Amino acid sequence: MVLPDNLKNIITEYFDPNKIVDIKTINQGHINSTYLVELPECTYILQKINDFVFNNPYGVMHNIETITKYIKKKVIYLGKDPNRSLLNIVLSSSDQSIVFMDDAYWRCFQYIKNATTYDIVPSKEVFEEVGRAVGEFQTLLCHFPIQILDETIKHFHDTPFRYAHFLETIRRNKYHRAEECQEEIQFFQKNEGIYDLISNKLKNNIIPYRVNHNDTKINNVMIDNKTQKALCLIDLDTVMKGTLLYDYGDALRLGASTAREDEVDLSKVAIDLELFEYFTRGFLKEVKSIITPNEIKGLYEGYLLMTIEVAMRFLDDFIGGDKYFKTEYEKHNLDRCRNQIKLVEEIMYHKEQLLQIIVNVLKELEYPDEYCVA
Ligand code: GN1
Ligand code: MG
Repeated sequence: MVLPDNLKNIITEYFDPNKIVDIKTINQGHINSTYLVELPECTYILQKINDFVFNNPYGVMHNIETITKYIKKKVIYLGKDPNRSLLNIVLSSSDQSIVFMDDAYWRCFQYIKNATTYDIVPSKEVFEEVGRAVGEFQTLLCHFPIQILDETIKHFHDTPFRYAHFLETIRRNKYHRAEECQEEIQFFQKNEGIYDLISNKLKNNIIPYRVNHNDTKINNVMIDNKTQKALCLIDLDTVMKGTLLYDYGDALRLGASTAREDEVDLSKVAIDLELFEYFTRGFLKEVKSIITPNEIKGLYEGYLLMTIEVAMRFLDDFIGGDKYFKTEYEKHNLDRCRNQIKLVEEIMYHKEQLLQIIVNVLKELEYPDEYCVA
């Protein structure tokens, strides 16, 4: 086949160009550029790392290499297929996990066949599986030496830091966009009292730092087409230290929502309480041996803060000129923000119900009594 111009050079770093059968662009994910490269026997994922977002691509790959090596040993020990139970890095012909070519950073992974990543939850059973996979990621890595991971995006889920950045973007208002989103800005100002709920607990050692995925949205979980079981988490760029409250909350954010992240008809944006329950069950089943009572008390806060934080990040990016998230039209980030604000309102409105569901699941899973207070 004729190779697209932008891939001509990088392809030869990995494969014999004459053997390539097909190349497709994958349009999932707001950050990197992803291509599916088909060879007669195997298929690969070739990715250009967004180095505006990840200004230390070597650190990103260092984290991915070390944690996948660690997970691989564990899944083999557990008798699972390492080709399907984790993301496997493909080294370049000169044995590198990252290649700098034509002014860009590239890396390659094995493609997991007969598996799907969903943008919208297809069934409650699958979402329970997603919860299980997010929890499993935590348990697999619970003894990993956290200090050897690079902090590849500083303050990634540090919500007070994100808020300070947001206020600065509004103050600059470089593109004169703040005028049209006064209502949204006020929403974030009105809620400023909650942003340090989790960061304070981390600071005061009330909850522990753990190895975190940090971007557990539903389309970052691979589901086996045949069994409908979750295989593994992908998109490991943001693996860094954090709290499991982030991974729990971020997965629920989109997964338990009744609408896509950029749905503009806000009457469609709500929480599916049943999906919330199924995910919580899958997650809590898996982390039962590691989660602490204080972490359980923070689960709701994880859901709330991950949602309000990303809402704020979308607006920050809109006002700051759409430099971070990929957008498809001019006000895409503003629409995403409005959608996520609606979700935050729903999360606040349903607080007691959500807490009750968590308690019910804890009891059903026979957690000790002192754990059953969310
Ligand atoms: C980005 O890369 P992707 O699309 O899985 C973002 C997440 C946001 C998410 C919002 C590195 O995730 O933090 O929650 O968009 N990733 C990064 O959909 O910023
Ligand atoms: Mg992704």
